[in-house]
Amino acid sequence: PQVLTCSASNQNMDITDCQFYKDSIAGLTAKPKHLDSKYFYDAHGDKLFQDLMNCDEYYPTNCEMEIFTNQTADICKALIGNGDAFDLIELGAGDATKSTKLLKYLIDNKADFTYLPIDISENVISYLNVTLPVTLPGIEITGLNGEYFDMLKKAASISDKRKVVMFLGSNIGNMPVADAEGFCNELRKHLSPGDMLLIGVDLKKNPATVLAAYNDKEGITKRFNLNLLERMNRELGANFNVNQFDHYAMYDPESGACKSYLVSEAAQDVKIGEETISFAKDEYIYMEISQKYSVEQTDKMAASTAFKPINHFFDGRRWFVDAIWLA
Ligand code: AVI
Repeated sequence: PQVLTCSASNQNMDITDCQFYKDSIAGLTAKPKHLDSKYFYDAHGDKLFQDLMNCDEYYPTNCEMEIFTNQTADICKALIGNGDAFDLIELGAGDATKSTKLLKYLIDNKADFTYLPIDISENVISYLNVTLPVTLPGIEITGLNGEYFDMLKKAASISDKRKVVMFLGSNIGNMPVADAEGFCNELRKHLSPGDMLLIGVDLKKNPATVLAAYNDKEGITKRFNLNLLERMNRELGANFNVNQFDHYAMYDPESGACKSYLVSEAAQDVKIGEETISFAKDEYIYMEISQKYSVEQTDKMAASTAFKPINHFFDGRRWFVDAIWLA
């Protein structure tokens, strides 16, 4: 048989040993078919997400940016607490554009902290390790490349300072509610009393506003979703014809679930490695959830996962909240 390699791993391993391949086959042979949105973010996906953040309809980034710009001092003072040294840990730091607002204030005000960005992408971590000391002279930074909880353990093993964890951008929304609760529970277990979580959550609002953000006119969200199929073509040697898939987004204002699907426009077979995946006409692949919450729901989630919500910072339209939860 043809030996395909998994370029995602850069290790020339057999494709069947590759996690991206295993997860993709498991998802596409399940009923209903689904894929994991964590695989959206290869270099092309990162670029498309940047474009999305700059598009008119996608509001969450601007909301959080507004909060961090207008309420920098209040947020930072709450995080600094009594002034003792602390570790500022960011889960999924990306290019750290938003956190840079806070980091700059903390440095300018001589806060005693080390910034520990955690990201699954090695590129992101080496980029931050090199660029942040230039843009933010005086910053103490220790980038950690790996899975969130593994890296939190590592962070605890190298320092026993108070921890302030940031989980921004409504990344929590990309988990179904039960998983989000499980995640917060697990996170709490990695923290000690007095530690904090600064969590950014997209709030329930006019359903048309939410839906437009995930169904933009320019079609960037569509390309963002299709990129995952293209990534499978590039890295797993799949033969998706992306022109035969359309993007469908829906928002249920009752549950707050905004979901994205790719719909097969024809009956078709797609090869991925040795596997053939058959699609019926109009069959869908469930791609992503972007869950929206009410403030009360976030407070309840904090309480049920052994945190205490102590601050809420809103944008002017109250579309988004950055909350501080005390462990
Ligand atoms: C990264 N995450 C919070 C984004 C969101 O809003 O769910 C990803 C995204 N998907 C489509 N547009 C943006």
